[in-house]
Amino acid sequence: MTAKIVISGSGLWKPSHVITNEELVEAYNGYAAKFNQHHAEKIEQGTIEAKPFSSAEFIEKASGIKARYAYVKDGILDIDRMRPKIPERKEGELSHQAEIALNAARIALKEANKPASEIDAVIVSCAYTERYYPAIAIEVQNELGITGFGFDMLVACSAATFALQRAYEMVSAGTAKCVLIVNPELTSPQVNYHDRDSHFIFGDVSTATVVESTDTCKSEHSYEILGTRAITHYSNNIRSNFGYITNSTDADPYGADKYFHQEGRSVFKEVCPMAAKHIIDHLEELQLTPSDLKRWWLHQANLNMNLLISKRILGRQATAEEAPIVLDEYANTASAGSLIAFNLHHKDLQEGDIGVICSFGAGYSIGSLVIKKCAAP
Ligand code: CO8
Repeated sequence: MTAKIVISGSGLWKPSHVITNEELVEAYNGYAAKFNQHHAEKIEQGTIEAKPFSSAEFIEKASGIKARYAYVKDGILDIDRMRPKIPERKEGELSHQAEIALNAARIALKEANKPASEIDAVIVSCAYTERYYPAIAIEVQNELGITGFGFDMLVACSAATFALQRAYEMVSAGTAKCVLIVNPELTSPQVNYHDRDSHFIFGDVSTATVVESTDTCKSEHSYEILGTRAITHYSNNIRSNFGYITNSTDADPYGADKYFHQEGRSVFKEVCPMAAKHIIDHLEELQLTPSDLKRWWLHQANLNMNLLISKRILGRQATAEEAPIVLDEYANTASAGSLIAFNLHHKDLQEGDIGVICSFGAGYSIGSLVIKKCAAP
């Protein structure tokens, strides 16, 4: 194989609704106060635990998050509801996730200078899909008028990088010529807004990427994929037990374990060294060193995590230019984080500049792609 495989287009769509830490904390604390008042007697007797209060200062200091986008804000801040009020769509209507997938996909296609007729595979890859079949990817394929095939895949935080890797392999193997990968991360329905420790973590967003060969590439900004690397290691520290069996187990579908929940401190301690080693090993495999990298588009779960990982690799903290942070505005967007960072911070790189896209999170799963900026056509 002589042609190189490239990332030729990137799209980012964000909802119009923003929720600040202050708004979120006010709603949560209102709920906690009401709960504590309602259960005052039992709390006094020690049979029910009082709800602790949240703080905007803690959230920003512990995570770097200042705000997040919400696909539907209505309902999230209502202390008697605490979940988005997303209207159900009829079977003939475009699904919510396909809609936000298309918003990002159309931007990515434009950036790649590529009509949908030249795409022959669609991967929708994210932490959750709103239904199991027909695949959201096939709905997206249909809306764009793409001939070929599409499928959904779920790998939590590494869904985007793992899908990019599959696209790279498909184009390398010749089973597809040009692949559209979309990450419609509609996280808000799975956030437990009643849980002080996790109510602030996630935001909604959608990203899309085009992967093809240099033979067909007409993009102004394309990046050769020099290598891919993936690893998974089973852990229960980040988990959701919601699934299609929930209905049959007679469990409460709104039980706390049916939402995203985690042992945040353990995740922090365990994932940081794994991610740092993963990147070092990937670079070594490609006979590169950390100083060869111009940019690090890292997963966006926690600012302190990213600073620690870059320090382990570089021996110093990466600068904001080297490892851009987007989670202050977007919060953790599951698998989309590293691709938001890529989308917003790649056009200034020069021909030959090298960078790494790396995700890390639930599973545990870590996925990376080392990429090099190509010459403009
Ligand atoms: N307000 C005030 N105080 C708080 C709050 C709050 N909101 N939350 C916790 N505290 C308190 C704690 O109770 C604790 O108090 P004490 O010391 O008295 O016990 C103190 O603050 C410190 O608590 P922690 O040790 O838990 O705080 P940390 O400094 O560890 O920060 C974080 C918590 C921010 C959660 C941090 O641990 C973290 O970010 N860890 C990494 C987690 C991570 O990366 N997870 C990946 C998740 S993403 C993913 O995998 C995708 C899943 C699929 C998508 C899901 C979409 C819904």
